[in-house]
Amino acid sequence: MRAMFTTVILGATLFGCGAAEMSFGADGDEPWVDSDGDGLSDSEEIDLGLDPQKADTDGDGYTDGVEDNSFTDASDPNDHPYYGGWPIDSCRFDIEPTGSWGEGEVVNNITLMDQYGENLKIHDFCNHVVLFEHAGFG
Ligand SMILES: [Ca+2]
Ligand SMILES: [Ca+2]
Ligand SMILES: [Ca+2]
Repeated sequence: MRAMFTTVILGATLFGCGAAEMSFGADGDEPWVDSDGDGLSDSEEIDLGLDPQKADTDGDGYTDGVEDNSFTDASDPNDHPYYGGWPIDSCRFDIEPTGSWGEGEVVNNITLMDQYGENLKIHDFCNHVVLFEHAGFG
């Protein structure tokens, strides 16, 4: 009976040490707070120059969290995910066009209209295969 009592005391002591470490934060991180519920923490929004009290800082209809995941600028209402759902890649800003259409060349950031009537910028689709289809009427 005496051995069992000792075991219970040790267990309680170990649990107490663990709880104290968690409440003080082992690495000094601040608690994660998302005041506007857009998926980005208040501190992330401040770092990005966004309003942590406004889910859609630029008012383009897409929340700051959606824009961050879509590699669009959450502070620019003219830059937002495409209505057609076309994927935009983060490498869109790293492209250096060569100005030519030849094989192995990188074209300028041309704009084309999709079937939804939205203008798409070709550099937004870096790392993706793009199939052009066009028709002419004479
Ligand atoms: Ca937020
Ligand atoms: Ca937005
Ligand atoms: Ca935007």
